[in-house]
Amino acid sequence: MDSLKIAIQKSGRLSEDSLKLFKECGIKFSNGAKKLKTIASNFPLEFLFLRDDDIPGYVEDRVADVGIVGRNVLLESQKPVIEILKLGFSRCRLSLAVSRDVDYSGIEYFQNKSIATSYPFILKNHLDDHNIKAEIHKISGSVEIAPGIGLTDGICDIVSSGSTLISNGLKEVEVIMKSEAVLVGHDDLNDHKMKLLDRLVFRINAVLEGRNNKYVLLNAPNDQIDEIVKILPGMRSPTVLPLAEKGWSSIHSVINEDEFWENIERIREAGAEGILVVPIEKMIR
Ligand code: PRT
Ligand code: ZN
Repeated sequence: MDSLKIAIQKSGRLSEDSLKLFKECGIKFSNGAKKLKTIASNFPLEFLFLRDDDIPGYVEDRVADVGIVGRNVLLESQKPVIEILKLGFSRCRLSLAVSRDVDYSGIEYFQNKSIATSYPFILKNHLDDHNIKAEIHKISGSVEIAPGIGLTDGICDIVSSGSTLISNGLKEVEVIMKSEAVLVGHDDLNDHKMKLLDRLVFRINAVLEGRNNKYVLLNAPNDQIDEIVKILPGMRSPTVLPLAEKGWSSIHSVINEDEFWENIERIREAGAEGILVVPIEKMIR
């Protein structure tokens, strides 16, 4: 039977995290540096290693069934390829930036100005939405130097820490979109491939949920159990076990990363002590 073909970035910001994700999904494969493709030994999955910009097109042409790219690249490609799953890594934003000396008061600043970018399609849409007419210069690399060399008034580029902007004397003034790595593909794969994709997505979700949650164990006086259970509802409900010391219990539950510290503070106030927090490798609800 055919394997599912997945296109991933050959070398760049998405590569390492993409490979790590498949390893954590228990999928074994060898990836020599110069390889164009490789087949997993324990899952019907074939990897194609490509430049990220080419991935939406290869998926459109069915050379690959699915792929991993930044949402920015997917949208800019304008290919009829859908976003299947957010993967939570390579988070960044596509933003407008201008020289730090500019007294910026709003997007109207860009009326009749010039902007350098590698994302002319996404930028044009955004400017149209705000009725701004600007001259868009498409350049493929080192966009951040454009204002400094007098090419354009501003830039529209990917920002992560913001340090590239700062070191080029620029400041971020508008966020056009937020991006992260996404699994892309078709919604009309044949039954066999759709089943393989479902199995893959199931595994990826288990890994991502594990990353987004922590296992928590704590001790609490019995009269505080109800209060603590309200704060830590867990998967179905927390485990409560008696301690050797009378009147005390151990509570085990799962906490979401996003609300972690807030909930830890609340359970301490509710009388919890001896709190242990443990990473979760996989989580299946
Ligand atoms: O060779 P190939 O075409 O495959 O790779 P590429 O060079 O086109 O892409 P690559 O590997 O640089 O980025 C792949 C994807 O990673 C992008 O499409 C984004 O979705 C995502 N990503 C996450 C980033 C960044 N963070 C990022 N910081 N892509 C680019 N940058 C660049 C940005 O262009 C700017 O020059 O980093 C600089 C800004 O970083 P900070 O941290 O200084 O703000
Ligand atoms: Zn690229």
